Amino acid sequence: EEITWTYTGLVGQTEWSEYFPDCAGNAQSPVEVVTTQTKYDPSLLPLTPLGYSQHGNKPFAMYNNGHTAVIELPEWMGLGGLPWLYTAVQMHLHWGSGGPSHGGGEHTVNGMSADAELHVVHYNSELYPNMSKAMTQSDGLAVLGILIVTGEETNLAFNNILNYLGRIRHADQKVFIPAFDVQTLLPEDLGRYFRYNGSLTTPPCHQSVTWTLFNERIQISPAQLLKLETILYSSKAEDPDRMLLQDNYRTTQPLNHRVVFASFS
Ligand code: 1SD
Ligand code: ZN
Repeated sequence: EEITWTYTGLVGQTEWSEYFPDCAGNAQSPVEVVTTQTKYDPSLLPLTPLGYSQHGNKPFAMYNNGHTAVIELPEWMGLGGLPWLYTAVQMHLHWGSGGPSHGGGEHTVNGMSADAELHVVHYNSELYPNMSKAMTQSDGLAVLGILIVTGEETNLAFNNILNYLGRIRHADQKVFIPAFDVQTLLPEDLGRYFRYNGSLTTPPCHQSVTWTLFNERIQISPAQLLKLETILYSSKAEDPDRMLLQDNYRTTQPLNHRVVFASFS
């Protein structure tokens, strides 16, 4: 049986490394991006989501793993524009508890926190047979990070997820949701992004992730943020002292020797 880690409390983020040694590594995620300290790399071409819009008619499985809501993605979805082909595995979210402008995103830019953050996780399917083999290799994973902020308008693409969270309120619950065009969740500008080498932001914190953080943020409405922040529980239904699943973001980690590259100047 695995150690049950949390964001705060007994096995909170400052204790993760006692049980998951990689969490004390020197190339951890998330990081703060200081734009004046990024290095322009003209070889960073626009990312190409492959098959993101071809969802077919097969529903997506979505489940509450006690840490976030995970949406499994079909294996024909992938990522081009990197040295290898990466196959999509799942996407999930990180969020806060205080409403707009109170944090919830993982990566920060010039000291500013987003309200939430979407991660689309892919593994290097040219070199490794599956996600679990890839996640321990330095070139194993590619994760897209999309910062989410609050704006006036309702984000209709986001409702493809939000509308079904009520069916997985408790840990281990699972629901099938209608397939949808995942590209509609991404920002329009896929050409401007930050790139660095980092880690999973959750235990076991393996340093296996080529991170892409888009410069453009996506927007959701205050009502959508409120729903995201107050609908899921980190515990099972039968748990007498159920805890809302909130503030499931890791604080930024030291950059140490690393450079954050920018695809734009
Ligand atoms: O938090 C996720 C975790 O749920 C899992 O999906 C892992 C990949 O196996 O990735 C991390 S994260 O770094 O994408 N936040
Ligand atoms: Zn994540």
